[in-house]
Amino acid sequence: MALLTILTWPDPRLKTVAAPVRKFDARLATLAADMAQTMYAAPGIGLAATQVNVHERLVVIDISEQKNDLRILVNPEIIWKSEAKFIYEEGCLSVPEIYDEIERAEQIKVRAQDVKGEFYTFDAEGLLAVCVQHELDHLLGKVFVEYLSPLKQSRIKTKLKKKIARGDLQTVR
Ligand code: GNR
Ligand code: NI
Repeated sequence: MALLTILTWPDPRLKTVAAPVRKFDARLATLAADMAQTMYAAPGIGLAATQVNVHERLVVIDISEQKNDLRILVNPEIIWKSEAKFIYEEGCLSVPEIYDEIERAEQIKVRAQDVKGEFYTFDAEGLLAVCVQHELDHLLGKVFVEYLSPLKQSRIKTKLKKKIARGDLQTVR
């Protein structure tokens, strides 16, 4: 197992659109396990491959308190979204210590594959639905702060630059 390095916004590599996973091999299983370890260590409730500079449609999620409910989503697709919206104060491991309210669908249906390539579907609502939508945005090259106003985005960039200058943030190049 290995800890992976997480890219920090506005790193241009976070804008990459991920390609579908084609091979359900040992390399995929190892990458998923390393992403899970990285998510738990952070700690976070989700991690998209994009954030560790791997541009494939792979996400890990665990929103449980006890960190014992790992979900691995390969080639995930949202196949239905409710009209009803849900506002939640989001954070992101690629935008450390920044939190803001984002509106998303309250309920969704998701279709994905497991590491063996088997298809499965599940329903999500509330925090799980927020997390899935947040992670699928990463796979499309979108970070939650990009829903905020340009003024908020420039303030966030300034804050992150100051943290980096102070050596408060581990940075990636
Ligand atoms: O750890 C995380 N917490 C979180 C809180 C509210 C909404 C979304 C998230 S996902 C985030 C981990 C992360 O950055 N995933 O991409
Ligand atoms: Ni994120």
